[in-house]
Amino acid sequence: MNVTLLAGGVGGARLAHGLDLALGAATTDTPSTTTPPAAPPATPAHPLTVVVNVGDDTELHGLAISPDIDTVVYTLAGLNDEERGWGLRGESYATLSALRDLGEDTWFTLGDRDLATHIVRTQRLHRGEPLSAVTAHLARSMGVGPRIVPATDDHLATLVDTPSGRLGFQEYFVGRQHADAVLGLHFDGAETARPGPGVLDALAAELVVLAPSNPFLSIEPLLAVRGVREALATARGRRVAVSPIVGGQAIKGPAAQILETLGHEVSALGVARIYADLVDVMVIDDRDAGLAGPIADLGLAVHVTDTVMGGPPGRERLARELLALA
Ligand code: GDP
Ligand code: FO1
Ligand code: CA
Repeated sequence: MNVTLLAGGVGGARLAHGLDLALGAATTDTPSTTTPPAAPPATPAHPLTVVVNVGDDTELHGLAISPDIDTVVYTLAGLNDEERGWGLRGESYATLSALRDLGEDTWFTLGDRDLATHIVRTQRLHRGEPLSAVTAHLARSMGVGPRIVPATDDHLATLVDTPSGRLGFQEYFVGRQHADAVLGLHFDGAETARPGPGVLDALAAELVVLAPSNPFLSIEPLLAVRGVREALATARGRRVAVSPIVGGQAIKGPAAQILETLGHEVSALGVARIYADLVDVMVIDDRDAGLAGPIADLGLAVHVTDTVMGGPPGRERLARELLALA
């Protein structure tokens, strides 16, 4: 069964990891001892495709940085810093401190090994390689099995309207610690950004999962790419969304605050209303079981379970439950 995950960074990466574990175990068929070994199959495409948000992408120190893509790739490669959720484990910061000594702004923490990723991505983009090809190279280089596809190879940048004016994404999220009230979002380039290679095909999978990602900062900029929302709304497969809001709060980040300032109910029901015409099933946490009725009234099937993943076992468990919903 082919599975597609729509993901942002940390929340998306955790579920991508769980799906990779759940599907990986399923595809290692034990070869039968009686029949002669068949010719090795052409490397079959991995059953999991992760479509990743690119609205956070930015350029710093002259380097092209794709935070959500890197968070997903590093997590699937087992190289990520689990405490912070982004960047690489066991990093050093010699280059960053040298940059600081040269008077550069270093508010965005870039480790030495992380910089290698950005250098390779920047040089390949400069050579005219599309982001999708660069991402496939980086993922392959780090031994990642699932297909990692950017939402688009074209320009798409999330801009955040706040009381202090329109901010670039990383200025809002990292520079100002997402402390500003979000009054609106603008996805610059959305009118012309085309779905990346493989994105529309991926939306035709038997199971399409909206990760427990930030609905506004990760899923919306994905859906804003021309044709993506329509493709999801008319997809033939089973479409499942996992609420990033548990017990009225986000596990991390500004999702709850943004629901509030944009006038939504700050709950799994508020999220379900946003996704109601795009998915068939809403997966909510045990703590929100009381919302199952109102969510069902939206015409959605509801699956109530422990949606707080934690480490690999929790991620694989949730993933296996989602596979069983297909
Ligand atoms: P970002 O791009 O790094 O902000 O990551 P995402 O947008 O992919 O995910 C951020 C969202 O993931 C936050 O709103 C969190 O509440 C949610 N999240 C993170 N871990 C979990 C988890 O284990 N379970 C659930 N249900 N949500 C989670
Ligand atoms: N997030 C931070 O809060 N502070 C940082 O200094 C930071 C550096 C960073 C470097 C590489 C990378 O791939 C991600 C990084 N992030 C950092 C995370 C990232 O900016 C955000 O988690 C996402 O863009 C939010 O959706
Ligand atoms: Ca992100």
